[in-house]
Amino acid sequence: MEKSFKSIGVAEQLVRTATGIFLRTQTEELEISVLEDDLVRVTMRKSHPHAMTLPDSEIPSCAVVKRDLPGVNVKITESPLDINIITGKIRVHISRSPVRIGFYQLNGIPVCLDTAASGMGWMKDGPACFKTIPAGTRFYGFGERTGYLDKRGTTMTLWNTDTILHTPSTDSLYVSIPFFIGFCGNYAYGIFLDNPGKCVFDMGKTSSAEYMFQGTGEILDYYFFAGPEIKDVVEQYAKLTGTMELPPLWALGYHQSRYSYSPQDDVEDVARSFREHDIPCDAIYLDIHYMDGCRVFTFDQEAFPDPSGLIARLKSMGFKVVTIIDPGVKIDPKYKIYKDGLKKNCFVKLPDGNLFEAEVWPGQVVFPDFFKEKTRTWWAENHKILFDAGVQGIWNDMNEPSCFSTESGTMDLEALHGELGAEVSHAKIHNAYANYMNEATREAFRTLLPGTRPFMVTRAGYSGIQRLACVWTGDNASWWEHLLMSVPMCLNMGLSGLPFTGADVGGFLYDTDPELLTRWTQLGTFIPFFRNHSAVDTCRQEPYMLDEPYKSICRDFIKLRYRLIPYIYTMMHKAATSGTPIMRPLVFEFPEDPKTHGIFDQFMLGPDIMVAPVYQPETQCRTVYLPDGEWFDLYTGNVITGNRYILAESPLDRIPVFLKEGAVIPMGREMSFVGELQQVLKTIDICPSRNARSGRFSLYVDDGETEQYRAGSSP
Ligand code: MIG
Repeated sequence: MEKSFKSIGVAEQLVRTATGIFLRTQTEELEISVLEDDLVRVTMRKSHPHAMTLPDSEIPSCAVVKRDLPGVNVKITESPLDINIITGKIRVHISRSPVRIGFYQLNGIPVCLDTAASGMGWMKDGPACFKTIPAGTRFYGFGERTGYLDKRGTTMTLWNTDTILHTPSTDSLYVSIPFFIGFCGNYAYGIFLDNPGKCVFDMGKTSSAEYMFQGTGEILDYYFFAGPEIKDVVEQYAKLTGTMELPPLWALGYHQSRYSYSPQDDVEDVARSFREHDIPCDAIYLDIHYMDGCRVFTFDQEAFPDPSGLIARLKSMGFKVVTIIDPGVKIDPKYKIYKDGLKKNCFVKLPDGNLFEAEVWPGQVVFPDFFKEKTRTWWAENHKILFDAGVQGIWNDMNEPSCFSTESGTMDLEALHGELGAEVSHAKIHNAYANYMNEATREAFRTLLPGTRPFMVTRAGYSGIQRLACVWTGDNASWWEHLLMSVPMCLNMGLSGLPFTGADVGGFLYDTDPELLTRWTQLGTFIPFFRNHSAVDTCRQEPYMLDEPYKSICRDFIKLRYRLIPYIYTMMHKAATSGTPIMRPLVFEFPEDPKTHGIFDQFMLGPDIMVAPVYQPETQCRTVYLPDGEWFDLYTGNVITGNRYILAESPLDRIPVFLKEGAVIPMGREMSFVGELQQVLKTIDICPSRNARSGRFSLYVDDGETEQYRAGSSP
């Protein structure tokens, strides 16, 4: 494969550790530790003559939350040729010469094996590992990526990037999740390469019989998840890297954004129009024009002379305001935030001691070094001006971080991050910049608005970002192709530990059109994060701007969304407790049916609702695959027997939606915003099962806004 690759050497020394083994070759050290019966960590690095256990990686992982493990009982056997580590669920086999790792089921079935020729070792740019691909394997996950569901046969670079206009062959986007699920039809396993620098995956492109993953730096640090179901892998990953926290319930409503609503009368106008046209809406977003010359933590005095008054009036109509925040701080000797940050030494420096500067929206800026605790605290305190004005959500943009003036589009790779004396280069932790920025925002909510649930949206992130914020998929375009692409993108994000996601409904760049906006609103109804957003200079795309019949159709679907909130919120609670995605590919629910394995243009919302969006203009019907069982048409109640493709009617006023037999769907009330009316379950849709499969649904309810749910109290 890759000529410059150098394999790990031969095992020379072996030590048993509390959780596994430590092995030394002439040039490397390798540690294999069993964290759970189904979770194994593999760490390789260049030798340090005296260390007997490997220290944690140079930079503490911002992805992994599971550090104190109770310890698992493992059985270890050794022979001159090999070592076996046996857990309650799997066997890890390590051959000594050459050193190769294989993960097996206890019945002997191989699950994930190093290639005989290469295994682990070193590429020019960093540590790497080669593993075999059994025939028929598919690869899901990898977070926010273009393309379809299965990533087999592709190469991917994971490097957070502010892509100007993505297309199906665009490589890096804003979020990097170096995690995937391998699924061969019978069982699934997962691999997470914990490396916030650049990661490269070649999933059988160079050679169809093997895949390769490579990180940056001097340490290979990966986790193996034993499955055996896709569901299990996702939950095992969530156990390691954490789950989302419940957002305020209003986060599940419909959100309206625009780059930008300004001046403030425009914002009020939008809010009033929603109410006048009887279209529900919970949140309005303020994009960069609310600020004074894009200076973070300011309001433009002319366009927004009275933010508190504005936000109070919006609040009385049931709207919450979310403001954008960019990390770059304008270099302006008269600007308080800049002066403060300088004085407190909060900005990123270059190795020569100068500040790293670049151009972004405000002009020349410097960047907070969120890897320092004091920077995060300082950044958090600065939110006071927004929270005092009544802002309830923070939208972190440009945090790849994006720079307009550098060749790389981001920070200097040599720029330094972290506490004094322990700095690391930007190259090694680039993808984690957004995580630490969001940590700072989280701290802002915790300290300035204690007791309330944070609402945060982020554009960039690395594994673990799900604990902090909802992710939207960045700058899509008002293209049918992007409506479709948003489905596998969000599905793979869901499989990668990010359940709370969504794409800009209607499309961000370019002009939308009434039909596209209508079809996208229909899809958004069933997507966890339901926000319409559009770029400056494009046509306005608030649903009330539409002519009939488009406007009424959008209204009906947004109302349907509100009726589904009790169901979706229950799914969100499940995601918050076990990491289960809210929006799921068919293969997640029906792995035993091979026909589902590649389907990316329909999905399940929770276990019971099958959604088949329309993604082409002038479509009167579309094919839908219904797995085995009986399916209930959402609109007519007609029962259709599955295990076949059907041609489903999809006139403009509906997209195919089917409820699974045995489903019990709680339907809430229509309302203009969450909390307008007390929630009662108006109807419960029950889909009887002729096969006597029993139906059951446990509804999760809490107060929807405070942190009391953590104590387990419900109203
Ligand atoms: O370079 O703040 O993805 O949602 O409207 C553009 C303006 C900067 C990019 C975000 C988009 C937002 C826009 N921002």
